[in-house]
Amino acid sequence: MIPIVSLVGYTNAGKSTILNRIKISDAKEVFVKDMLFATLDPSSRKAKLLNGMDFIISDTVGFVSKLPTKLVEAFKSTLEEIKHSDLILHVIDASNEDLEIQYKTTMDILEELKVDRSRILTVFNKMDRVGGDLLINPRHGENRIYISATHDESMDKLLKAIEDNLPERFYNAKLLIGYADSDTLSEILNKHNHENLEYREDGVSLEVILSEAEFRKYERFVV
Ligand SMILES: Nc1nc2c(ncn2[C@@H]2O[C@H](COP(=O)(O)OP(=O)(O)O)[C@@H](O)[C@H]2O)c(=O)[nH]1
Ligand SMILES: [Mg+2]
Repeated sequence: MIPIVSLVGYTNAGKSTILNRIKISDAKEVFVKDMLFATLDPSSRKAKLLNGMDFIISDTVGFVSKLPTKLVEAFKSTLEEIKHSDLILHVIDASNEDLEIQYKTTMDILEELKVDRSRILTVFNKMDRVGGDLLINPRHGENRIYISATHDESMDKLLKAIEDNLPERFYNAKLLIGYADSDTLSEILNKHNHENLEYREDGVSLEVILSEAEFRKYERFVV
């Protein structure tokens, strides 16, 4: 499954700017079949990480400053989809004077939605408008980066951070390795527990659990 990254945060934080500046993957590709949830809308697109992996980046409705508590409640339901995200980019306008309250409000909502903090990457945006580093105390387990979405070099920094913060995925793969590729076979047998190993006419078939990187490495053997 292709990882899903969601943007959340107040209106004007820079979410759309980020979405629009991330290079999209081959536009011809159909990606609806990859989606976990049906609420796919034009604010989602498929993009590539620096390591070549595809992911889906999805914008959400922005919070409005000084949203009354009652509205915050109603708003939460629109955020349900982020529960399906592998990573949440919590975008903050670092130059906003209400920065701390906005940070806290969003984090509280994510907490109420039971989003694991390890799945949140706080993105302090508009750093070009701020002098020096920001001193908001991080909450335990939360990662953060500082960028200016309007600057090109920030996009690579953001992509790298997404790559580093996406949870490791594992695949239960069934492989068929031809007898000519016996080196690959012994490499896999040495490193992995396997199941259902079978010597067939066309090669050895077996089932192993592979990381994303290994899956890509052995992709041509996957059946
Ligand atoms: N100076 C500066 N402006 C930015 C940056 N990122 C976004 N903006 C501007 O902030 C405004 C709001 O951005 P937008 O992406 O629409 O925010 P959204 O409401 O979260 O989608 C726009 O005018 C952007 O051009 C940044 O890094 N630096
Ligand atoms: Mg927007």
